[in-house]
Amino acid sequence: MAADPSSTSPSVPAADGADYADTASAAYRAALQVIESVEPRVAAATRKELADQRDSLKLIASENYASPAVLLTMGTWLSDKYAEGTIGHRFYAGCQNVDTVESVAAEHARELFGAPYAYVQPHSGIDANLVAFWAILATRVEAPELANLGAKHVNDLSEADWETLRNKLGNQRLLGMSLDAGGHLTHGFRPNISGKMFHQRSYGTNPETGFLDYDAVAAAAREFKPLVLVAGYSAYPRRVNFAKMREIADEVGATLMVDMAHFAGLVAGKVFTGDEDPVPHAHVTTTTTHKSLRGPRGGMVLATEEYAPAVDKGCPMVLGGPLSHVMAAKAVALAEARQPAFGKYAQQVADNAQALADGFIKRDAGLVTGGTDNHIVLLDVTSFGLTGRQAESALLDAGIVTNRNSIPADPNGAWYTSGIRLGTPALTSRGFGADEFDRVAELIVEVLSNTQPEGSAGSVSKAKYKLTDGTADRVHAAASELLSANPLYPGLTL
Ligand code: DSN
Repeated sequence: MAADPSSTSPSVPAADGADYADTASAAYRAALQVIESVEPRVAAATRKELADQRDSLKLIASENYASPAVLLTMGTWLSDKYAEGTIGHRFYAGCQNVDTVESVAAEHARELFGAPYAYVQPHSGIDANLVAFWAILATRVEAPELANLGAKHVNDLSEADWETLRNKLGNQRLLGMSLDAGGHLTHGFRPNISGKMFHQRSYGTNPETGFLDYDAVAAAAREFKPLVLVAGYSAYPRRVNFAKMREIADEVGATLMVDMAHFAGLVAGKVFTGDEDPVPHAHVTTTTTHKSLRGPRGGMVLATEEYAPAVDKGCPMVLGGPLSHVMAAKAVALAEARQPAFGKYAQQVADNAQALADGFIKRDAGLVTGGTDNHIVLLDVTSFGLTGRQAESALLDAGIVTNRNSIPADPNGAWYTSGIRLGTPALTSRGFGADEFDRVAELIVEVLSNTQPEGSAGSVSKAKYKLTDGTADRVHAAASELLSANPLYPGLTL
């Protein structure tokens, strides 16, 4: 059954739908006219992006559709202000209005997540994690070592003392979830600076069930003794028990950092509560604001009182000047997420993931862990004889936007992969319900069953593929029907 769009769509609030859509339409028409007068190609690409997003089944688990209120907030002169520093303590004059928007965003974040402290300046999830890593090093390593060396500040150190401190700072251990089990690059992997600044070790999932194995995490923590235990994921289709992760961290004296970028919307919407809510259990929690939380692109760090002073030094320690227009949009998005309708949206996201998984299971498609209980479904496309890359491309031909993803012990490696990661936040924002997601599963199975790898025995391509004639057009037409019944930004005309 389709979700009630008035309770889930970010586009037009139920109370004043038509007026709101008319006002937003007028604002965008005017903005595009102004852009067009300077660089028509940008105006054209912006118009085309809306058309493309309206006409595709967006299943990228990390994407969503922000409300016009959030989007419009980003297009203002708040962008023009430099405001390095923190609220009330800036390196530039004239930051009173930036102070206001940053304070409002931080207040909403603290209230929404029940966090003692919120830092809303990070420009992205990677930046938020970098702020968190630095805050943990500063709190756990730098501050005690400065005291050992009889100094209050690094500026008080001799060159020899500084060398001692640098060796201690740069010689720390981090334990995070492995990439092929669903961890993220920023959790200590080489393509990200976290893999260069920490000695990293990974925990994986149980090879039989695909579920996180807490005993194995505890054993790895006891042996490796990390300074930082990272929990959180970008491609794991199950919930995590953060109370257990905190017990493991406490036992080995590690700081628990949770990266909730993917599921922050489910935490905000109170779908994840108790042991599944990371905020009361983690010392430091990081997130992005644009995924299931449905805000502007950006990041955020939540922290206990102990870590707050070091987190607060994020800019200029590791961040450039805050994007004031984006902090303003974070404030608007967080205000939206505090409305009861957001809770209904978040629950629908989880229910829809369940419907999508059930749709695959009844059509005999393989799923990592055999299902989902969050917003992600990880489809194992080896059951179709395909690589993730072939499946991703064939689905795109049919208007279905997904991304290929490794599965545990992936036989095709991290480039070609054997999985397709699917997420429900975006289409739920359009009003899709369980019936629509069952139909989405049917369409995906139809495409993949009609896709063959190119080549012959002994030299089968991992990239090239062939779709049975007519499949892409037939599925795209069916997808368009679903999409027109659940329009993106209904009433918004350019
Ligand atoms: N790019 C995000 C994702 O797709 O999960 C995380 O970096």
